[in-house]
Amino acid sequence: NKNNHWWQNAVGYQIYPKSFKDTNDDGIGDIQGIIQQLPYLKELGVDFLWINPLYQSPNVDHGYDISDFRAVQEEFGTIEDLKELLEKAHRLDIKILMDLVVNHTSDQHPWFIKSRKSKDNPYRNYYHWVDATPEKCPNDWQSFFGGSTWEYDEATNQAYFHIFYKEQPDLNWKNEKMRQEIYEMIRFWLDLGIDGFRLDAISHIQKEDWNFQITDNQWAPFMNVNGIEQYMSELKEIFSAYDILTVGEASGVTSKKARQWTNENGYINMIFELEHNHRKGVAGYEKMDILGYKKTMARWQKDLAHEGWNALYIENHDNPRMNTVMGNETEKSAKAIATAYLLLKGTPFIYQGQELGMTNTVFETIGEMDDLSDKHRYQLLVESGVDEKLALQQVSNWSRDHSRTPMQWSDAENAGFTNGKSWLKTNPSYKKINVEHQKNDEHSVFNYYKKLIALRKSEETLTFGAFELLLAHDEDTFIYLRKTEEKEILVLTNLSEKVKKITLPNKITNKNWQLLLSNTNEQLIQKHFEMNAFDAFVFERSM
Ligand code: TEU
Ligand code: CA
Repeated sequence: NKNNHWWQNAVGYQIYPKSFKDTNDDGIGDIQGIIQQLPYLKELGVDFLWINPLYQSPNVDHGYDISDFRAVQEEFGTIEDLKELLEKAHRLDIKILMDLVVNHTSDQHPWFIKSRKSKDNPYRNYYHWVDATPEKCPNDWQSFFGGSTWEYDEATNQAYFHIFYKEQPDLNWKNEKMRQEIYEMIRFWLDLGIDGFRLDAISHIQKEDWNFQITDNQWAPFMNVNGIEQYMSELKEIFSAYDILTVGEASGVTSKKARQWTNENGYINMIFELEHNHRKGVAGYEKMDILGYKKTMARWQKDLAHEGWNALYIENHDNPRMNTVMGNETEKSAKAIATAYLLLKGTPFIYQGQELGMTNTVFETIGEMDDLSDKHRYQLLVESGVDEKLALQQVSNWSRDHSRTPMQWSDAENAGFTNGKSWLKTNPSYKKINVEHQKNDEHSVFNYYKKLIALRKSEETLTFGAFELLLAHDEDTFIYLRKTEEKEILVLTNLSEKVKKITLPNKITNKNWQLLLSNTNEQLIQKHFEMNAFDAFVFERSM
């Protein structure tokens, strides 16, 4: 798949706009804040940004509940700000991807407001409505955020369907008229000059019949269900008229199926898999299971080796900070984690603050947390008799709130994120972990990321080279080769606190390697050697 698309050797950066940079002191990040920090992003070396939803929203799910697809959320700015961002980013050669949320809308979207009024209004079939009673739902499917997928509505004695919060009714993709309106909206944004989309929850737009029987997988009725092919083809048709990048959040699309989704004739260019977060440990203290993680990654690398393309990420706005759940909150572990995933084959994404090694925060009370599904889970735990402190520990351990605390720009109050009161508590770690310090420290995580990104972009082997996993069964290390006929690059990471005795195969040790990058002192490759806690090395050799 060496087709030389610009995105094959590009590096992306994800911005959660609410928490990135506030320029008008209301405690909420804004588009002007992104504009202000473009030079920072340029210095880091990224080629494109994916910005989480900027659209008008009641913010039950922070922009993922959209009430007007064509309007910018007031707190973030105006459409003029967005145009300014596009223009200024493009001048710096940085492309802009927006989020595209079309599995559902907000319940405050005019379509839904009309839809719920009566059974025979023209918007009724924009959503899924089924006969129900207050006691009896059409089936017992559960939503991702907890509770039934059905919400009973008195006005018409029916229930509507939602796989996320009840304030996020699912759109009915079987309705052609609805689809056409969505397609027009997509063209509106593409015509404005954006460079692509991250397609939210796209594998869920088709649902099984309501009487479908769930067997092993409770999400099966809305995971990449038959019939989705038509909708994806229609989307592809629209996308292909533009020179853009499309990345699908497509859980349930297996690594094998991802080939057809992302090959040269695929619906989209790449996929975020949602399979790699294997956790281990007791509830409330779970850590990443490295062996599970690397097996999943190796499988995706293998299955997309000749066809299709991977989107690589380790953090995003739905996950905790990896330097806490995978690393030991040191600069060294942040660098090891970066080395491990960023040199795989695919297009890497960096989530804001990850390039500083930001860590999970401590939520002292449930009131300090924001995420509604976490709060709901907390409630249930406490009601079932779990001690409040333990319940808080359990819900906060892997909460997505950790990734949403303000970006840490400096050691000034509120981490330099705002002069007002930030919408979500600032992580106290900002005194130590912040952009200002790290820019001036040549050994910082930030400067390591800079080198890693530059290396990734300068070595063709890292873009197109084949992937080969070494020491496949080791529980703590992630060691692999990237190789072309001319060159091999060896990536060695110890993702644990243990000292590891490594034995590499002879074919690896029989030739001299040159060190390209490391987060520790130089070391030569021998047949047997030791790796210290969170050591990371990148070597190369010509063939
Ligand atoms: O997340 C959706 C998401 O994670 C599911 O699609 C996933 O398939 C499921 O949890 C099974 O693993 C996206 C956004 O990233 C998230 O922030 C939103 O809350 C959500 O969609 C709803 O729009
Ligand atoms: Ca603001």
